[in-house]
Amino acid sequence: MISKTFFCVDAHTCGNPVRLVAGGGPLLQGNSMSEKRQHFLREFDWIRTGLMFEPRGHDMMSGSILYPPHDPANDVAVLFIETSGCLPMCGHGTIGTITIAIEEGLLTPKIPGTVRMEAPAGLIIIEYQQEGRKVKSVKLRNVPSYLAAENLQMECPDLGMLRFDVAYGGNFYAIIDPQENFRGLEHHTAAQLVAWSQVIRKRINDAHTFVHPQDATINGCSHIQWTGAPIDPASSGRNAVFYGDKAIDRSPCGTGTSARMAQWFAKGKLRQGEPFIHESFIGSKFTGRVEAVTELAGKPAIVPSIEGWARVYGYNNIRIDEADDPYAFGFQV
Ligand code: PYC
Repeated sequence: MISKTFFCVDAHTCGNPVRLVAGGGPLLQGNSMSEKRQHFLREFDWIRTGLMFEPRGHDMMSGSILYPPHDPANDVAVLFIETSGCLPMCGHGTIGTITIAIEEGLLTPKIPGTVRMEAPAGLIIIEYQQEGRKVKSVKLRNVPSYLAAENLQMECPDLGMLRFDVAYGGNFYAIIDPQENFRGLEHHTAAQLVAWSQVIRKRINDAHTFVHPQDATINGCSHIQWTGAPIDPASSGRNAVFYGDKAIDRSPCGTGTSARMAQWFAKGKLRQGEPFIHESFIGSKFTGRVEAVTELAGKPAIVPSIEGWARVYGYNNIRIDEADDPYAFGFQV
């Protein structure tokens, strides 16, 4: 019978939750975070469901667990946990995790202001700005991101046939831009976007295969990114990113923004170094940039950066006690 208490620090990144498990995380086997992610999914997934699903979490909940780095040149390694599973990479999760870890003294980087973080998807180089105890902003240099497919089509309930591109930014995103049958996310409710996303994500994955060229454990189109007109005319764009089963990201989504910048760059709509100000469904903002142009397994790719902020708001001792609670491991409705 499992009975365990986890010490968590709760924060949000531009409105989207980050629950960092600071005490109670399991020891994992593997020589990289990608291998450790597989071990966690095989043996410890109850920790994720218990901490992310209702009644201890909710549809949007996401979090992370810190590990020592595998390469001594790096500062930390991170496992991302959320309602849909363990993401290879999470941008809002990184901004929240680094803010918590620095403010709470869970991490002392070798070079103050810089963190070299191992994620399952690869090495992330982070710069953060601090004022006193507070971390004011976090900028992460993400994994190489690329446009994987263009101009695919899928039938969507209510809307009809939709065109979309698929891009990788640490996860694979179907990006649905305004078009004849979809006027933009601002014309729809979150509930409508969620209902359509559930259907079309399944249809897309039934019809197509997306696999990372260097790590086959990263596969499948996990997120749907609806785009539309920004609220602030000075912003470059706005998105609503669907993840898990019922979530619309409250932040502009770091890996989603990376994927969208890869799409824009490939189509000549964004230049290297130019700021890409991305608004979320609730209007919060990340600033992205194409830092470098590179290639991934012979395909053109970009190295994107994402900058945003997070706020720590609580400390949470969370008990998962199988003997005492029929919902110890969470539930989804
Ligand atoms: O910020 O990369 C992100 C993210 C992925 C899912 C939710 N947020």
